[in-house]
Amino acid sequence: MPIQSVERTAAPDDIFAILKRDGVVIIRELIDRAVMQDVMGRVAPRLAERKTGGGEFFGYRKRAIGALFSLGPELAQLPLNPTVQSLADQVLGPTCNTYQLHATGAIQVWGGGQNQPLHRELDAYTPFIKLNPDDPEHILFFMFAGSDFTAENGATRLVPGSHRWPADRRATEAEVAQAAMPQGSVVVWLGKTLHGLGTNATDRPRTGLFFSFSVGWLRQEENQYLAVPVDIAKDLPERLQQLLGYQAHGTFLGWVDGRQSTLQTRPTALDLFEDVEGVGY
Ligand SMILES: O=C(O)CCC(=O)C(=O)O
Ligand SMILES: [Fe+2]
Repeated sequence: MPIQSVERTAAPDDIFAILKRDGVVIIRELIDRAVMQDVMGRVAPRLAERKTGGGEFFGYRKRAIGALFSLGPELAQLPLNPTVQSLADQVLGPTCNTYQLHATGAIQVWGGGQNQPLHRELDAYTPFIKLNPDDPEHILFFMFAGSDFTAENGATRLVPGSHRWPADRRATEAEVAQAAMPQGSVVVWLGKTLHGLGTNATDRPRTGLFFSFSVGWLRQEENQYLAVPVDIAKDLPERLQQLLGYQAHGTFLGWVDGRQSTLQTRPTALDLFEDVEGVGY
Protein backbone atom coordinates (compact mmCIF):
# COMPACT_ATOMS: atom_id res chain seq x y z
CA MET A 1 0.00 0.00 0.00
CA PRO A 2 1.53 3.37 -0.95
CA ILE A 3 1.83 6.17 1.62
CA GLN A 4 -1.04 8.62 1.22
CA SER A 5 0.10 12.19 0.65
CA VAL A 6 -1.83 15.44 1.01
CA GLU A 7 -1.21 19.07 0.08
CA ARG A 8 -0.31 21.47 2.86
CA THR A 9 -3.71 23.12 2.50
CA ALA A 10 -5.48 19.91 3.59
CA ALA A 11 -7.63 20.24 6.72
CA PRO A 12 -5.73 19.10 9.85
CA ASP A 13 -8.63 16.81 10.78
CA ASP A 14 -8.34 15.03 7.43
CA ILE A 15 -4.56 14.61 7.86
CA PHE A 16 -5.12 13.24 11.35
CA ALA A 17 -7.70 10.76 10.04
CA ILE A 18 -5.18 9.34 7.54
CA LEU A 19 -2.47 9.16 10.21
CA LYS A 20 -4.80 7.31 12.55
CA ARG A 21 -5.85 4.88 9.84
CA ASP A 22 -2.46 4.19 8.18
CA GLY A 23 0.04 5.13 10.91
CA VAL A 24 1.79 7.39 8.38
CA VAL A 25 1.02 10.37 6.12
CA ILE A 26 3.03 12.70 3.86
CA ILE A 27 2.29 16.44 3.76
CA ARG A 28 3.74 17.75 0.54
CA GLU A 29 5.81 20.97 0.64
CA LEU A 30 4.64 21.93 4.12
CA ILE A 31 7.66 24.26 4.31
CA ASP A 32 8.64 26.44 1.32
CA ARG A 33 11.80 25.35 -0.46
CA ALA A 34 13.39 28.75 0.22
CA VAL A 35 12.79 28.35 3.96
CA MET A 36 14.15 24.81 3.89
CA GLN A 37 17.25 26.06 2.10
CA ASP A 38 17.87 28.57 4.94
CA VAL A 39 17.43 25.78 7.45
CA MET A 40 19.84 23.58 5.48
CA GLY A 41 22.36 26.44 5.59
CA ARG A 42 22.55 25.80 9.36
CA VAL A 43 22.46 22.02 9.18
CA ALA A 44 24.68 21.12 6.21
CA PRO A 45 28.00 22.48 7.62
CA ARG A 46 27.45 20.49 10.82
CA LEU A 47 26.76 17.31 8.88
CA ALA A 48 29.87 17.91 6.78
CA GLU A 49 31.98 17.65 9.96
CA ARG A 50 30.72 14.12 10.62
CA LYS A 51 32.12 10.87 9.28
CA THR A 52 29.86 8.44 7.44
CA GLY A 53 29.16 5.25 9.36
CA GLY A 54 26.50 4.09 11.77
CA GLY A 55 27.03 0.32 11.69
CA GLU A 56 24.43 -2.25 10.79
CA PHE A 57 21.52 -0.44 12.47
CA PHE A 58 22.04 2.67 10.36
CA GLY A 59 23.12 0.97 7.13
CA TYR A 60 26.85 1.98 7.32
CA ARG A 61 26.53 5.12 5.17
CA LYS A 62 24.80 7.74 7.26
CA ARG A 63 26.02 10.98 8.75
CA ALA A 64 23.99 12.34 11.63
CA ILE A 65 23.77 15.14 14.14
CA GLY A 66 21.42 15.67 17.09
CA ALA A 67 20.49 18.78 19.10
CA LEU A 68 18.63 20.25 16.10
CA PHE A 69 17.19 23.20 18.01
CA SER A 70 20.58 24.39 19.20
CA LEU A 71 21.53 25.21 15.59
CA GLY A 72 19.70 28.50 15.10
CA PRO A 73 16.34 30.23 15.24
CA GLU A 74 15.47 29.19 11.65
CA LEU A 75 14.91 25.63 12.88
CA ALA A 76 12.07 26.69 15.19
CA GLN A 77 9.70 27.02 12.23
CA LEU A 78 9.55 23.26 11.83
CA PRO A 79 8.13 22.18 15.23
CA LEU A 80 6.09 25.38 15.57
CA ASN A 81 4.37 24.94 12.21
CA PRO A 82 0.60 25.04 12.93
CA THR A 83 -0.08 21.75 11.09
CA VAL A 84 2.69 20.03 13.08
CA GLN A 85 1.31 21.39 16.35
CA SER A 86 -2.25 20.46 15.44
CA LEU A 87 -1.28 16.85 14.67
CA ALA A 88 0.68 16.58 17.92
CA ASP A 89 -2.28 18.04 19.84
CA GLN A 90 -4.59 15.46 18.31
CA VAL A 91 -2.33 12.41 18.58
CA LEU A 92 -0.68 13.02 21.96
CA GLY A 93 -2.97 15.57 23.60
CA PRO A 94 -5.44 13.01 24.98
CA THR A 95 -2.65 11.06 26.75
CA CYS A 96 -0.83 13.88 28.56
CA ASN A 97 -1.07 17.41 29.95
CA THR A 98 1.81 18.57 27.74
CA TYR A 99 3.93 16.82 25.12
CA GLN A 100 7.64 17.40 24.64
CA LEU A 101 10.44 17.10 22.09
CA HIS A 102 11.73 13.56 22.29
CA ALA A 103 14.61 13.16 19.81
CA THR A 104 15.87 15.61 17.18
CA GLY A 105 18.49 15.60 14.46
CA ALA A 106 19.49 15.32 10.84
CA ILE A 107 20.20 12.07 9.04
CA GLN A 108 22.09 12.15 5.78
CA VAL A 109 22.24 8.95 3.77
CA TRP A 110 25.12 8.49 1.32
CA GLY A 111 25.42 6.02 -1.54
CA GLY A 112 26.48 2.44 -1.07
CA GLY A 113 24.85 1.56 2.24
CA GLN A 114 21.99 -0.74 3.08
CA ASN A 115 18.46 -0.55 4.45
CA GLN A 116 18.06 0.04 8.15
CA PRO A 117 16.23 -2.80 9.91
CA LEU A 118 12.55 -1.93 10.29
CA HIS A 119 11.82 -0.78 13.81
CA ARG A 120 9.40 1.25 15.92
CA GLU A 121 10.27 4.37 17.89
CA LEU A 122 8.45 2.78 20.83
CA ASP A 123 11.15 0.05 20.88
CA ALA A 124 13.36 2.35 22.99
CA TYR A 125 11.16 1.44 25.97
CA THR A 126 11.45 -2.33 25.54
CA PRO A 127 10.70 -4.26 27.74
CA PHE A 128 8.94 -1.71 29.95
CA ILE A 129 6.28 -0.57 27.53
CA LYS A 130 4.73 -3.45 25.60
CA LEU A 131 3.48 -2.93 22.07
CA ASN A 132 -0.29 -2.90 22.23
CA PRO A 133 -2.20 -1.59 19.21
CA ASP A 134 -5.03 -0.49 21.47
CA ASP A 135 -2.86 1.64 23.78
CA PRO A 136 -2.86 5.40 23.19
CA GLU A 137 0.14 6.86 21.36
CA HIS A 138 3.28 7.80 23.27
CA ILE A 139 5.38 9.12 20.35
CA LEU A 140 4.81 11.05 17.11
CA PHE A 141 7.61 11.42 14.55
CA PHE A 142 8.20 14.09 11.86
CA MET A 143 10.83 13.61 9.13
CA PHE A 144 11.24 16.67 6.89
CA ALA A 145 12.85 16.36 3.47
CA GLY A 146 15.93 18.62 3.66
CA SER A 147 16.69 17.44 0.13
CA ASP A 148 14.28 15.72 -2.26
CA PHE A 149 13.49 12.19 -1.03
CA THR A 150 13.26 9.59 -3.82
CA ALA A 151 13.00 5.81 -3.95
CA GLU A 152 16.53 5.79 -5.42
CA ASN A 153 18.22 8.04 -2.83
CA GLY A 154 17.06 6.30 0.35
CA ALA A 155 13.68 7.86 1.17
CA THR A 156 12.42 6.46 4.48
CA ARG A 157 10.82 3.00 4.21
CA LEU A 158 7.55 2.65 6.12
CA VAL A 159 4.91 -0.02 6.56
CA PRO A 160 1.43 1.54 6.40
CA GLY A 161 -0.97 -0.16 8.80
CA SER A 162 1.80 -1.69 10.95
CA HIS A 163 0.84 0.45 13.95
CA ARG A 164 -2.04 -2.01 14.36
CA TRP A 165 0.11 -5.14 14.13
CA PRO A 166 1.12 -7.51 16.93
CA ALA A 167 4.82 -7.31 17.91
CA ASP A 168 5.80 -10.58 16.22
CA ARG A 169 4.40 -9.86 12.74
CA ARG A 170 7.21 -9.30 10.21
CA ALA A 171 6.74 -7.08 7.15
CA THR A 172 7.25 -8.47 3.66
CA GLU A 173 8.98 -6.28 1.06
CA ALA A 174 5.62 -5.89 -0.69
CA GLU A 175 4.23 -4.23 2.45
CA VAL A 176 6.99 -1.59 2.58
CA ALA A 177 6.41 1.81 0.94
CA GLN A 178 8.89 4.65 0.52
CA ALA A 179 8.29 8.29 1.49
CA ALA A 180 9.22 9.85 -1.86
CA MET A 181 8.56 13.60 -1.54
CA PRO A 182 10.03 16.93 -2.64
CA GLN A 183 12.24 19.10 -0.42
CA GLY A 184 10.21 20.87 2.29
CA SER A 185 7.68 18.02 2.60
CA VAL A 186 7.29 16.00 5.77
CA VAL A 187 6.45 12.38 6.44
CA VAL A 188 4.73 11.86 9.79
CA TRP A 189 4.45 8.52 11.54
CA LEU A 190 3.31 7.09 14.86
CA GLY A 191 5.56 5.56 17.52
CA LYS A 192 4.13 2.12 16.68
CA THR A 193 4.66 2.31 12.90
CA LEU A 194 7.42 0.13 11.41
CA HIS A 195 10.01 2.11 9.43
CA GLY A 196 13.70 2.49 8.62
CA LEU A 197 16.04 4.49 6.41
CA GLY A 198 16.50 3.32 2.84
CA THR A 199 19.50 2.59 0.65
CA ASN A 200 20.91 5.41 -1.44
CA ALA A 201 21.78 4.18 -4.94
CA THR A 202 22.70 7.66 -6.26
CA ASP A 203 25.86 9.74 -5.98
CA ARG A 204 24.18 12.57 -4.02
CA PRO A 205 23.21 12.42 -0.36
CA ARG A 206 19.65 12.36 0.95
CA THR A 207 19.17 14.62 3.98
CA GLY A 208 16.29 14.33 6.43
CA LEU A 209 15.62 16.61 9.41
CA PHE A 210 13.68 14.90 12.13
CA PHE A 211 12.13 15.50 15.49
CA SER A 212 9.73 13.43 17.51
CA PHE A 213 7.39 14.37 20.33
CA SER A 214 6.49 12.21 23.28
CA VAL A 215 3.99 12.51 26.10
CA GLY A 216 5.43 14.80 28.77
CA TRP A 217 5.49 12.18 31.53
CA LEU A 218 7.95 9.90 29.69
CA ARG A 219 11.77 10.10 29.70
CA GLN A 220 12.90 11.95 26.54
CA GLU A 221 15.01 9.89 24.11
CA GLU A 222 17.47 12.79 23.64
CA ASN A 223 18.29 14.84 26.72
CA GLN A 224 16.96 18.20 25.56
CA TYR A 225 18.27 20.15 28.57
CA LEU A 226 21.83 19.21 27.60
CA ALA A 227 21.18 19.33 23.84
CA VAL A 228 19.75 22.87 24.12
CA PRO A 229 21.05 24.31 27.40
CA VAL A 230 19.52 27.34 29.08
CA ASP A 231 21.93 29.84 27.50
CA ILE A 232 20.70 28.85 24.02
CA ALA A 233 17.11 28.09 24.98
CA LYS A 234 16.53 31.52 26.55
CA ASP A 235 16.61 33.15 23.08
CA LEU A 236 14.19 30.69 21.46
CA PRO A 237 10.43 31.26 21.13
CA GLU A 238 8.59 30.53 24.37
CA ARG A 239 6.58 27.69 22.83
CA LEU A 240 9.78 25.98 21.69
CA GLN A 241 11.24 26.33 25.20
CA GLN A 242 8.16 24.59 26.52
CA LEU A 243 8.46 21.82 23.94
CA LEU A 244 12.11 21.29 24.88
CA GLY A 245 10.92 20.53 28.39
CA TYR A 246 11.44 23.85 30.14
CA GLN A 247 8.04 23.53 31.74
CA ALA A 248 6.41 21.16 34.18
CA HIS A 249 3.96 18.46 33.19
CA GLY A 250 0.93 19.20 35.32
CA THR A 251 1.67 19.95 38.96
CA PHE A 252 3.90 17.08 40.00
CA LEU A 253 6.37 16.30 37.17
CA GLY A 254 9.32 18.55 36.35
CA TRP A 255 9.08 21.02 39.20
CA VAL A 256 12.11 22.87 40.54
CA ASP A 257 12.41 23.92 44.16
CA GLY A 258 8.73 23.27 44.57
CA ARG A 259 7.74 25.51 41.70
CA GLN A 260 6.54 25.18 38.16
CA SER A 261 9.54 25.72 35.89
CA THR A 262 9.64 28.21 33.02
CA LEU A 263 12.39 30.29 31.44
CA GLN A 264 10.33 33.45 31.12
CA THR A 265 11.71 35.36 34.07
CA ARG A 266 15.41 34.81 34.24
CA PRO A 267 17.41 37.79 35.50
CA THR A 268 19.72 35.54 37.54
CA ALA A 269 20.27 31.84 37.82
CA LEU A 270 18.48 31.79 41.15
CA ASP A 271 15.57 33.61 39.65
CA LEU A 272 15.08 31.07 36.89
CA PHE A 273 11.68 29.97 37.88
CA GLU A 274 8.43 31.77 38.10
CA ASP A 275 6.11 30.79 40.93
CA VAL A 276 3.05 30.00 38.88
CA GLU A 277 1.60 27.46 41.22
CA GLY A 278 3.69 26.33 44.20
CA VAL A 279 3.28 22.68 45.06
CA GLY A 280 3.88 23.26 48.75
CA TYR A 281 7.33 21.77 49.37
O1 LIG B 1 16.46 8.58 8.14
C1 LIG B 1 15.43 7.93 8.00
O2 LIG B 1 14.83 7.87 6.91
C2 LIG B 1 14.82 7.15 9.15
C3 LIG B 1 15.74 7.07 10.31
C4 LIG B 1 15.19 6.35 11.48
O3 LIG B 1 14.13 5.80 11.48
C5 LIG B 1 15.96 6.28 12.73
O4 LIG B 1 17.12 6.72 12.76
O5 LIG B 1 15.42 5.78 13.74
FE1 LIG C 1 13.46 5.25 13.51
